Amino acid sequence: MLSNLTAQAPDKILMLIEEFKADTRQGKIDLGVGVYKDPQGVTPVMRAVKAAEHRIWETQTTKAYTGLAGEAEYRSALASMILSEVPADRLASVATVGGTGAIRQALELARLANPDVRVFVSDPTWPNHLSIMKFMGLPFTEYRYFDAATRGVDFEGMKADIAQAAKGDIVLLHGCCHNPTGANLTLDQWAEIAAILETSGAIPLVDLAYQGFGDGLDADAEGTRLIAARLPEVLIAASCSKNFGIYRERTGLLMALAENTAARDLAQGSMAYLNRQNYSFPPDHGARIVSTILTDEALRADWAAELEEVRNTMLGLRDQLATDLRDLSGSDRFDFIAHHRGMFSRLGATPEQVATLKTDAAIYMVGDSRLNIAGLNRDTVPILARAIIDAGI
Ligand code: PLP
Ligand code: TYF
Repeated sequence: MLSNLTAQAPDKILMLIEEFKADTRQGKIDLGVGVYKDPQGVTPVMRAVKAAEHRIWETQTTKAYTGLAGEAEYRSALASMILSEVPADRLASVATVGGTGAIRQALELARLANPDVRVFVSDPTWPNHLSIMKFMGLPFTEYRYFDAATRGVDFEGMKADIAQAAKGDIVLLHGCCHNPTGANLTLDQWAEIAAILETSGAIPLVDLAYQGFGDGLDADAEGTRLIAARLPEVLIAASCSKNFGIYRERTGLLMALAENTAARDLAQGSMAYLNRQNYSFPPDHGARIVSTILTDEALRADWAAELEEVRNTMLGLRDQLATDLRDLSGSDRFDFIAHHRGMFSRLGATPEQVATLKTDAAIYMVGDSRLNIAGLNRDTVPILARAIIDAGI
């Protein structure tokens, strides 16, 4: 039986990790996988996370199963962080296996509710969105998003394409810090997208994986909050991997805002059912870390402060890189790097130029020219800037 399997194409981002490890050159620079690294190149355990784990270790008296939906305290604390004002009578939620699990369960839920569902995704988007939909056999189409000329959002194209989504279709939106481009919607543009969805009855699925990495915890959730306040039905797939730095704990949340309480109850039951079909109980340790931090004033303040340090470090690197490239190129054509938000920017280089950076300068970025800003530090920014110019980008 097993010999009937076909070879699966590996994940290109994850492959880059191995390629980087195997490179023996001194001074190689990893701008590949989306993991935050401090200026020393370390992905730290955040202070509040350590403290919360210590507290959990001291006080936890059982590791018996939680509920199928995960712990209510975690779900309500995270829902408040994301939505600020939570319409509790309309909100269903389940803890999931990371943000990826939330996306997968959201798509499963959409298909349970509408077997003919189509999904509209940004061009480009996180490769796993496409891979999961292909695996599930869900039909999807791409909407225009990235303007290769300005490296900003092709908003007219986006609106025209999203308007094609019909009632009961899903429109997948990145809540903030778009992966892989770094180009984001303004709040006014979110309002225009909400109006289009209001007219068509298509349902947004907001993928929120980087809250706190762009303009701040509240600012990064504003688009999601606007959509949630305006539309009768909204799905939100949230990840705590990045903003709590707990990547391997697999901590996510699927939220569904329903039209009324009866529909909320149906959604809640179906979401718990989907958890049971896929893995029974969701992981608890990461969720417990998050709820411990969010419900304790001192831990929460310390976590938010450290997250701000992370965010400001990335913003500083963006500014430094844009400035260096302005000086070296004698033009403002790289200023978009300072305007982008989150971990990533798409440079707009060709695959050949990306390969040249790897071969000539030992600088690794994803083939579509996505670079992870957090892979840089004050010393490596000038090296990257020089290499970009030398590669003719
Ligand atoms: N969505 C996007 C756009 C991402 O970049 C990630 C990244 O890891 C995720 C979702 C899910 O993250 P995780 O499953 O690690 O929580
Ligand atoms: O886009 C990224 O780099 C992150 C991490 O299969 C990631 O979202 C990359 C690939 C993958 C899972 C996570």
